[in-house]
Amino acid sequence: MRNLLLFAILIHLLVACNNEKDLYRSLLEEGEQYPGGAASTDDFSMNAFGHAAPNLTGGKDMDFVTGNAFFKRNWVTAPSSTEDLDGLGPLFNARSCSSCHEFDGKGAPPTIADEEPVDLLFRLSVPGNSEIDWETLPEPSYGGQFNHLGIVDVPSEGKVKVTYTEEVVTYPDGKTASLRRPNYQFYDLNYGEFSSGTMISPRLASHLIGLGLLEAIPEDDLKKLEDIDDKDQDGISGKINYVWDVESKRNVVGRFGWKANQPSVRQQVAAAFLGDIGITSSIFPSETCTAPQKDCEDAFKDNEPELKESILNRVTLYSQTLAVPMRRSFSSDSILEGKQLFNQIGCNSCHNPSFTTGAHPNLPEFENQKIFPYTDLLVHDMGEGLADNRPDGLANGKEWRTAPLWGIGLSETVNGHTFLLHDGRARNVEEAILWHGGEAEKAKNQFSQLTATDRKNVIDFVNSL
Ligand code: HEC
Ligand code: HEC
Ligand SMILES: [Ca+2]
Ligand SMILES: [Ca+2]
Ligand SMILES: [Ca+2]
Repeated sequence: MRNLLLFAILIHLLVACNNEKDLYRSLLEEGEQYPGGAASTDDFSMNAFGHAAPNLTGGKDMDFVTGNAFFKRNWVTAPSSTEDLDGLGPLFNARSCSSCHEFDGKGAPPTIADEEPVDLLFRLSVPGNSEIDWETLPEPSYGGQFNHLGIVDVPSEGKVKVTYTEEVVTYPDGKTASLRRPNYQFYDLNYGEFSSGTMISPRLASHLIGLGLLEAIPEDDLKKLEDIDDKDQDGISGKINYVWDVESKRNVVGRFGWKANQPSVRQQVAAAFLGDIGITSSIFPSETCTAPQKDCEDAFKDNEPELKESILNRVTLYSQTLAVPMRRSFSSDSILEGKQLFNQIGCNSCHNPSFTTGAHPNLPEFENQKIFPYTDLLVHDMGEGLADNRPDGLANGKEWRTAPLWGIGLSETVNGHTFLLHDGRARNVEEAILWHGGEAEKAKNQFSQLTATDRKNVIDFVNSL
């Protein structure tokens, strides 16, 4: 009798267990191990973010290689013997793209006291004088970006020191985590004090995988995800940040940058050449010198624009076609459990798991791909804690673009760190989640209420992306 009872319990347990397993299996989605569709790579080494999409056609793989070379090269002061590679500054933040996007991965904020931030840059603006409340202007003496370097005879704009205040967060189960809130101190300012009301937006260099695929997400799919007035009352109201496309001279969907403030990889790349390295291009033909920056204005001017169109095209192609690493783990029980919880607590309301790509202007091989970027490309109010209080296009001072989560589990391997969020304040996935507020407050709270094991499953799932 007792044996029979034991047997019955055993059977019951086995069935329950199997049901759970079935539940997990049903969470598997076709193709999810290839987040970039045919543009995925199976290299999980330090170079995981640095591969060309394997499906490039028509000589684009060769252009990728040249683009890569220009991405890594240091630009030099003009005039020089290497005319294609001069025009650095007069004011700038770095000499090459790869000094911030090392191995095409995320940058890091300073990690030792008194280190100057390089991969973390600062956008500046002052309130505009127009009726439109979100319109801003560049800071009159420093322009739209703080440049901590200058060429010989051109004083840099100054220095910035980053410090952190630790704040302890206690979970309902009594476990704790410590979050660090950043403080920025600008000093040795060479062009006077910032004008009153200056708004400062810290931005960490992003990882650059799969960007051409994000360009190919149909605008209509993004419109469907928008819910500006939160009509379905789930507390989430993402919106498209419409931004100015310089070449087509119209407002289009913003997709790139932490506030979705750039419409295309091409314009983002040209903006980086100008703002970060000081290289003018057909899209942004004027240097960024402001009225008080006389030495900047008087510095040697080469033929403008400085950037050859062919180089802009190749660096753009390179930035569009970096492959997305495959999932390292996607079907184990604990990862699937984490995935189930991720959806259950509403992380997927913003980190939209998948899309099927549509038309792309120059990359037909990126069309019609099922991709898993875990973003909706919309901007969301993330609360006071993350606010920079500096509007950017239609994104207000509390709104940020849902960060794509693909690849983030490989940051440690590629870049040797796990800093996250727009300013790198989070030291790992757990801290990044705990900073979520505003529209994501509810999801964050639900995460906090999970058991420690379930929280770990969610984190492990995110790191498996
Ligand atoms: C000084 C550091 C720095 C340098 C140098 C730099 N970047 Fe960036 N990059 C950033 C930051 C910071 C962001 C995020 C910008 C934002 O939010 O507006 C970014 C964003 C990008 C993005 C958009 C990524 C996304 O997911 O939205 C691309 C593409 C890019 N950079 C390419 C380049 C290229 C190409 C170069 C060289 C011409 C370059 N960057 C040079 C710091 C840098
Ligand atoms: C309301 C929309 C929203 C919800 C809900 C949401 N997120 Fe986010 N998430 C964002 C935005 C926006 C950012 C970028 C914020 C920033 O950098 O300041 C972000 C950033 C992140 C990052 C850091 C990514 C990076 O590259 O820096 C992680 C990790 C993350 N979210 C995980 C989660 C998890 C897990 C959940 C569920 C508990 C969740 N998110 C729920 C919008 C959301
Ligand atoms: Ca220049
Ligand atoms: Ca400047
Ligand atoms: Ca809603």
